[in-house]
Amino acid sequence: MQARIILVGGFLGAGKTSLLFEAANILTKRGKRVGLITNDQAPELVDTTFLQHTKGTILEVSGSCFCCNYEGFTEAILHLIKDQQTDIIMAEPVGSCTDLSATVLQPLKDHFGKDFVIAPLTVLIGPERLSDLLDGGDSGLHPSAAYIIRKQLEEADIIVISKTDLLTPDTVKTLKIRTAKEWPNATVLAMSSRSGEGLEMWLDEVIKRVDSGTRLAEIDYDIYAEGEAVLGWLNATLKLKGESVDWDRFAENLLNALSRQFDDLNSEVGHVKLIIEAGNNFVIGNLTGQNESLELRRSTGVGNEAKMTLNARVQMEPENLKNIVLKEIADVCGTEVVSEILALKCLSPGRPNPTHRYKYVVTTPEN
Ligand SMILES: Nc1nc2c(ncn2[C@@H]2O[C@H](COP(=O)(O)OP(=O)(O)OP(=O)(O)O)[C@@H](O)[C@H]2O)c(=O)[nH]1
Ligand SMILES: [Mg+2]
Repeated sequence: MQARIILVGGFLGAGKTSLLFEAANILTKRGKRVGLITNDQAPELVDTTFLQHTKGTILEVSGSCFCCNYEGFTEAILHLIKDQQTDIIMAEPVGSCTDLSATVLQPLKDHFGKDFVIAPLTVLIGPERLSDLLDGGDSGLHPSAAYIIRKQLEEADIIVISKTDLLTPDTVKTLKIRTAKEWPNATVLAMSSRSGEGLEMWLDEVIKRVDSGTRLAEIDYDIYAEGEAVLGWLNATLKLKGESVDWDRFAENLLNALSRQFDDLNSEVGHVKLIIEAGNNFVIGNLTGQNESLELRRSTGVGNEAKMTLNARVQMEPENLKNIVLKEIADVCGTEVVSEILALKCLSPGRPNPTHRYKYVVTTPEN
C-alpha cells in the first residue's frame, strides 16, 4: 500500500496539534506506522515536544513554513516513508500560513503523485472565530490576519469545525449549514478532539479520499504578509530549578500573568502555549484568546528541576513580546525558582516567499 500524506491546516489555536495527537494514537492502535511533521518559523516547539508523547515518529521543519521551505518539507516526507517505513504522515503547517494548495499540494501532486497519496487539505476552525467570521467580523484580529483565515477556508478541501464539545448539537448543526453555504466547494465536518466525536468520520475521509488541492484561492500577498507581520512570535526553552516546586501551579501562574498583560494592552492572542516536562511527566498550558481561554492539561507534579518550552504568537511588536515574557517569567520564578534560558528566538514573520506557486490545479494521477 502506498504511503499517504495528510495536511492539517487552520489558524493559530484552532486545534491542529490536538487532532494530530488523538489521530496518531488511533492509527497506531490500528497497527499503522505514523509520521508527524511539525512546522514553525523557529525551532523549540511546544507542538513537537507534545507530539513526542505519541508513538509516532516526529520530524520538525523549522526556520520557515512548508511553502517557503518546500525542499525541507519533502525531505522530511521522503525520510519518513523510505527510512522509517511510515504508512501515514500527518503534517501541521504554521497556523498563519495560507495558499497551501498552490504552494504545497500542487507541487506535491506534480512531483510525487505517483510515489505517495496526497489526502484532501483539511482546515480546522474553532467555533468562536468561525461564528464571528460568518457574521462579517474579524474575530478580534487585525483585518489582514482575518483575511488569512478566510483564505485558508476558501482553499480547503475539508473544513472541520473543531471543539464541538463546547457547543450544543443545535449550534453545531447551524454552524455546519452556514459554513457549507459560505464555502460551498468544501466538505464540512464537525469534530471534537476532546470527546472524540466526529474524529473517526474525519479520519475516514482523509484516509480514503484521493482528491487534494481541488482549487486555488486567489491570494493578495501584500495582505497575507501584513496579516503575518502584525504577529509577534517568540519561541523559548528554559531550564528551571528550585526546591519542591509545584510545576503545574508555576505553569498556571505564568499563563495567568501573561494573559493579564495581553488583555490589559488589548493585544489579541493568537496562541500562547507552554509545556513543562520533568522525566515522563508534563503539563501543557494554552491561551488562545482572553483569560477565559486559559487551559491546562496533564501534570508534571512537584519536583526540583524541569524544562519549559514556551511559544507565544501575539499581536504586538516582537521586542515588546520578549520583554513581557521575560519579565513575567522572572516574576513568577521570584526567589524560589532559578531559570536559565537555553534558547530564545523572537521575530515577526517575514514576507512569504514560496519555493513554488502553481497557477493551475494538477490532476491527481491514479494511485
Ligand atoms: N474544548 C476543546 N478544546 C480543544 C479541542 N481541541 C483543541 N482544543 C484546545 O485548543 C487549544 C489549542 O489547541 P492546539 O491543538 O494546540 O491548536 P493548534 O491549531 O495546533 O495551534 P497552533 O499550533 O498554535 O497553530 C488547546 O488549549 C487545546 O486543548 C477540542 O476538541 N475541544
Ligand atoms: Mg499546533
